Formats: sequence, structure tokens, C-alpha cells
Amino acid sequence: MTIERFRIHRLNIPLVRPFRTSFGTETLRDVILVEAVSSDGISGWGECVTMSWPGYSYEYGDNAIHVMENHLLPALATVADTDDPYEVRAAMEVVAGNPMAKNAMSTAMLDVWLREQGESLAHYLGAVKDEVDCGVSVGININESVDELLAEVAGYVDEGYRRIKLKIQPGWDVEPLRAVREAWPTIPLQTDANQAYQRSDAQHLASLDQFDLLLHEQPLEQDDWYGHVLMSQACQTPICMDESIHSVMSADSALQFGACSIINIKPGRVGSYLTGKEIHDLCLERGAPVWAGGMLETGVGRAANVALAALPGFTLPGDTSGSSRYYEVDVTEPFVLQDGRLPVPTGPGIGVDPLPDVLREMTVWSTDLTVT
Ligand code: OSB
Ligand code: MG
Repeated sequence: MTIERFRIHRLNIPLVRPFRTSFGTETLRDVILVEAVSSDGISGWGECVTMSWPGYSYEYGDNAIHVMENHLLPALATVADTDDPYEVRAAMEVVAGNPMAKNAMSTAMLDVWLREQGESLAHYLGAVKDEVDCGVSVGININESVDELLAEVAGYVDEGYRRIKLKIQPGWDVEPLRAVREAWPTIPLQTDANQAYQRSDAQHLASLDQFDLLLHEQPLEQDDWYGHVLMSQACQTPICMDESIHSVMSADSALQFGACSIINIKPGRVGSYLTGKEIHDLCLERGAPVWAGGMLETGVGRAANVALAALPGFTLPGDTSGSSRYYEVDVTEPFVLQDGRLPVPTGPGIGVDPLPDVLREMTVWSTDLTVT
């Protein structure tokens, strides 16, 4: 395999409804797709899951493109003809941080490599399932109306979602959780605070135990390891980390310290699907459940996330929702829920391709990067 060039495609795709979290509101997804093209003319694809502003993490679209063009491209030129995806990952270590940019470029290369061999990403990673259980992440209601929230959740329950995750923040927690729990007494339910609480909120979060929750995702700041230990001790509901986990080492530390007992795995946050798999392997060995996070991906990122979610340790439903949860028109053939599950793609590589017409219509900017 020799990678000759990359093409970065930037698309603007409206979300079907605004997505409000404790760090901001998104109405238009600033999508970045990376295409790697081999000397045989095979294209592979990776999605850069940055948002347009640094809210969830310091990475954001403009910065990621800058890092890809100026720093990752020369690093990857040194491994353009390797047959070892782990060498690709190692070559990117000259760049500190920036996992979303790294994941986008290296996944595009991995996709080319797998397509050339005719192997699916799911098979390569060690998938054991041919479909995965799907959950849905429900934003803070834009009008802070519990009735509107219930109507939104009712739609997802009717579509068959197997787990509901409510975005929470101080002032939007007890009421929405109580309402959803009363309306659906047995549905698996969890929260995601995106770092919005303080250590001093431990008793308040413990009071949410009454709603019989699967987990609380990232209640405190990402660096507050000790605070998460205290939170884990205060709550019956298990604590799960998202933003804090960047590597196998941080996953190991989190479990060893008792900062959390469950981990959300997002390849964009940890820099590659290979690292995502390694965190999965560690957690499986430790008996800690993992689940596949999401970043409002198009079908390109979704396909790869669903492949990862088919590994044996992914025992909780992921934020792997159907395309219609996010977009009227997806970039690929839409992912459609069947009985609350999505099928794991079986074709070579990620198993899906952007639809040329949709790509053309939605692209607002693109650039070619030649590997020299
Ligand atoms: O914290 O998990 C998160 C979306 C964007 C940024 C961060 C998060 C999320 C989600 C949505 O919760 C998950 C999805 O459905 O893709
Ligand atoms: Mg999260």
C-alpha cells in the first residue's frame, strides 16, 4: 500500500434538532472527512469528530485541519508505504495531543489498507457480533421544557432505542430524570454531565440514585481524578469517564484509582481505533464494562464505531444511533435501526462510502494534500 494523497472534505450538515449540552449548543454539524488515496486509486475514509468550536475539547475544526496539513502530513509521509497500522500510529507520536486529527488521518489509511486486503474493520478489530445494541443521547431541552423532552424521548422509545442518555447540568437534572423514569419505569437510563458539576455536588448526584440509573458520565472536570473517586464513593450509580480518558494509561489509572468503573470509548478522543481496541482489551481483562461513545458522526464515523462496538467487552448500548437521529440526509446510505440495533458493516474496510452526490452538495471547502 502506498498513500499518494489525502483530500480533506469539509461539509456543513444541519442537525434535525439543536443539540444542547452543558458546554454549548450545536445546530449545524461542521463535518470533516479525510479521504486517503493509494497509488492503486483506492480511497479510504476517516471522520474527524471535532466540533466547530473548542467546547468538548481543545480540538476544533480549523485547528484540526491546520494540524493535519502542517504536522500530521509530514509525519505520515514517513509511513506512506507501510503495511503495519501500528507503525502509522507510532509515526504520529511526534505530534502531541490532537487525537481527533490523528484518528481521522490514520483511520483513512487503515481503511485503504483493509480494502486492499478485502478485510472488514470489524473483523480486523476482533468483532464477535453482527449487530449492536443502540442507545440515544438526548440533549438538554432547548427551552428547558420537561414536556418537550418527554415528547422527544417518546419518539426514540417508539423507534426502539434500548437505552436513553440524558444530558444534564446543575438545574436540569432531578426534574427531567424523574419525568423520564416515571414515564418509562424500566428503560435503561443514564446521564452525561460533560464536566458540569463540582466535588461539592456529590450528595446532590447521590440523590439521583433513586432513579435507578445505569451510570453517570463525566460529572466533573476531566483533570479531577480525586473528585471522581469521591463521586464514585458517594453514589450507588456507577461513574463512567468520557473526557478524562485519552489513552490506555489514563484508562488504567482511572480503574486502579477507583475514579470510575465504566469507560466510554471514543476513537476520536483516544487517537485511533487501535487504541480504542486496546482500552477495550484492558477493561475486558479487568471486568469493567465499556460502551461506544459518539460525536454526532455521519455514516463514515458511525460505520467504524459500530464495528468497534461489536467487540466482546462492549456490553452496554452505545451512542450509536441511527442516521435519522442526527440528519435528514446522511453522507452514506443511512444507518437504520432494526429492533433497537444496527447491523455491523461487513464490506472491506469501514464498509461504507460517501454518496458522491451528497458529498458534492454538502461540501463547503476541500483541499488536496500530496504526500511527498
Ligand atoms: O459527551 O458524549 C458526549 C456529542 C458531542 C460531543 C460530546 C458528546 C456527544 C454526545 C452525542 O453525547 C453522542 C452521539 O449520539 O453521537
Ligand atoms: Mg460524554
